[in-house]
Amino acid sequence: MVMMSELPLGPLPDVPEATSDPEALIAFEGRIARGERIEPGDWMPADYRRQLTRLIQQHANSELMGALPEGMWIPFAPSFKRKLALIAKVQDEVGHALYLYRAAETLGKPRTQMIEELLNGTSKYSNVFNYPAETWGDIAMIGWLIDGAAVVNQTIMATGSYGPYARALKRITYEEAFHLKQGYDVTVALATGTQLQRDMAQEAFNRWWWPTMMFFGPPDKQSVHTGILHRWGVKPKSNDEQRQEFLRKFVPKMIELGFDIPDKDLRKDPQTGDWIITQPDWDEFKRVINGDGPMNKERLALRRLIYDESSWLRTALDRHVPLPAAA
Ligand code: FAQ
Repeated sequence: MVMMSELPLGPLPDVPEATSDPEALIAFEGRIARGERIEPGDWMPADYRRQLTRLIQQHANSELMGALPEGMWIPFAPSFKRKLALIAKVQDEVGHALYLYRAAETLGKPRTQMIEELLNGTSKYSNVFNYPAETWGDIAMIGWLIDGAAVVNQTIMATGSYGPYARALKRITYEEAFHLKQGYDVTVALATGTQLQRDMAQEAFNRWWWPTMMFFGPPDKQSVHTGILHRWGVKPKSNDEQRQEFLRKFVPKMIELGFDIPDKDLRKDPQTGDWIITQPDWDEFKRVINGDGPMNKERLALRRLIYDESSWLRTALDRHVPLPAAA
């Protein structure tokens, strides 16, 4: 659990928005090269601020939207123990969104605006949360494959150059590592269970394999932002490097648990040890991240409903007047 006092609370920093200051840029890049952390009040290129705001905002949106597919399964969890674990996990994901929106706010963009952009569909969130969770097997796969992919990505991003994001990620990865254990435990129970359970797990695995391959973003040669994000130390490893790290960790476990991997041409390069994959359908990826996936409309409609139904709470908090201190 995160100590709220350690989060980047308080007024937004007053930061000079320098766009073309060659000397400041050289000094900034020198700091990045020395592995120093950039903090909210420090000088930073306008593009660094823009890129980080975009990336952290999308990440925060993903945590908030990511609570929905699993959240909908809470009433149907197959046992009390599973229900308790799922409730705790979903609550954690929403908490992660809070840490991340707060980290993004330190760059100057108000949280209300970020939420508005999520609700009106002008800000992206992870492709994976636009697919249906049809059975309990899908909950196993979200907890194992998606949390597994998130742990790989976030452990790498936690070594990045922007202090508030890196610190938020450090805390998030502790919790995600526990989510991964939960997802693996559910998966193992299904994969070693009855024929019906094994079939359910395999069918869900087939559904999640390709979205999971897309999770790390387009191949490096098509990635728009990796170059500048890498140069400024925000993204220490590229999309393909992150995907490879996931495959190296997870393919042996998939085989061990007896899953039939839907990529029939998946093979290991004997020289490098890299897994060579069939590329997923990147046209489908573009449709999904631009609002036209199987569940985009339902997910956003639910998020808007939740937002509207909780408006009374925001109003109450806005009107809250602290009691005077006791004499
Ligand atoms: N989904 O040039 P690149 C989680 C977009 S958290 C949607 O390669 P970049 C926890 C990209 O934004 C999951 N869009 O971009 C959990 C860009 O669009 P733009 C989220 C994607 O930024 C688990 C365009 O494509 N994690 O799962 C995706 O260098 C279980 C071009 O791409 C993060 O956000 C995608 N998968 O690299 C919760 C981690 N990939 O902005 C509940 C931080 C790419 O130009 C249950 N973010 N796009 O319109 C990152 O590491 C990076 O942003 C990448 C993309 C790797 C996602």
